[in-house]
Amino acid sequence: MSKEQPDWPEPIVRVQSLSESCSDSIPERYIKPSTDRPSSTSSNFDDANNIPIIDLGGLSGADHRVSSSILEQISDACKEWGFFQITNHGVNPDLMDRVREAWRQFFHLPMEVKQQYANSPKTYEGYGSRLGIEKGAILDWSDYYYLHYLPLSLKDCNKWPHLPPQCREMFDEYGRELVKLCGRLVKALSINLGLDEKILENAFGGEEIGACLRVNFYPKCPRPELALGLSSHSDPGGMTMLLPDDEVPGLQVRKCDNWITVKPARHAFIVNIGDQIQVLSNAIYKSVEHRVIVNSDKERVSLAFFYNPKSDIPIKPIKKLVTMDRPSLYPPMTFDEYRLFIRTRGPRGKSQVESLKSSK
Ligand SMILES: O=C(O)CCC(=O)C(=O)O
Repeated sequence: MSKEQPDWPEPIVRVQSLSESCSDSIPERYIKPSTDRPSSTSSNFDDANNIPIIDLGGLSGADHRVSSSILEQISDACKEWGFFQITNHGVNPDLMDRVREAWRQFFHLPMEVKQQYANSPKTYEGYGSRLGIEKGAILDWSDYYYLHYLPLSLKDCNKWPHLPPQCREMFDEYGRELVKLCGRLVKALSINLGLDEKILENAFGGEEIGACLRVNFYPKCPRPELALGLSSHSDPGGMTMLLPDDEVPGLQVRKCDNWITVKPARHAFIVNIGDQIQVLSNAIYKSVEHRVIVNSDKERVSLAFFYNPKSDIPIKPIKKLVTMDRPSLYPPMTFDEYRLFIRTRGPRGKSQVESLKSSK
């Protein structure tokens, strides 16, 4: 973030407060252009055409046939969808429920408590209500909380909420579990790419990978047909592990020209490939655009856990995946440089990773 632009360009308005005060209209700033609004191109809960659900139960087991079949399902899902759900992933379902509930309680604390953690665009850590710093931008219908787990030099529990009681310990345990799970999955991705199982993790920085959490809070919206909870974007980082709301759907994944509404499986995580894995895999795996719709009668909470490369190492296609037939598609770039785009301009579909290709 440049030193000249250390703060938000306009006073921050909490979407939750707007939701409480608007009964049948929303401010113009939240009305999307007609081409971006949720529309008839959305498909609702088409079970036959939805992101795959993969049972990870035997992934690390002794039965080779079972683990090979799981790896194959992951490989197909990465190529066809860039998104999949995982069950039997090893994270305690009770912890998942408790963590999501604690975050819901946080967003229902009095505003003056939450404001103690108000964030700035310098690091984005804390309680926020917009992504990007463009003055006059059309905004998304959501508030969020952003915090760091790794590297340890960035982890500062004082920047985490202190309420509800004992939440910091719980959020910490959740982070440890998710780092472990992401480690297992990037190994699977490495193997599926024909690489040694450690290659992707090492390319991410080995022991020094980054991990952070954004908790999204989507308040009720009186005009859901005009707004989005989160605009279309691909995730700038490596891989995302989303814990969705257990009751309220909202995530939509782009499939060709359609938006597919994901139907979350109970106690599953929704996994998606981010831009850095697209780059490292030389576009064998692609990050996929997604967005969030809102609704008028239910709020929604989701926890997006981002597994990212160490922020200051150049990320470029892995050597073994660059061949005469498939030359390197991307120039090296650090994740620090890369994420400035979304931090400055906000979510913009897949324009960043695409522009990287053409900038070669
Ligand atoms: O809320 C969701 O379902 C998705 C959130 C998301 O895409 C994100 O936080 O990047």
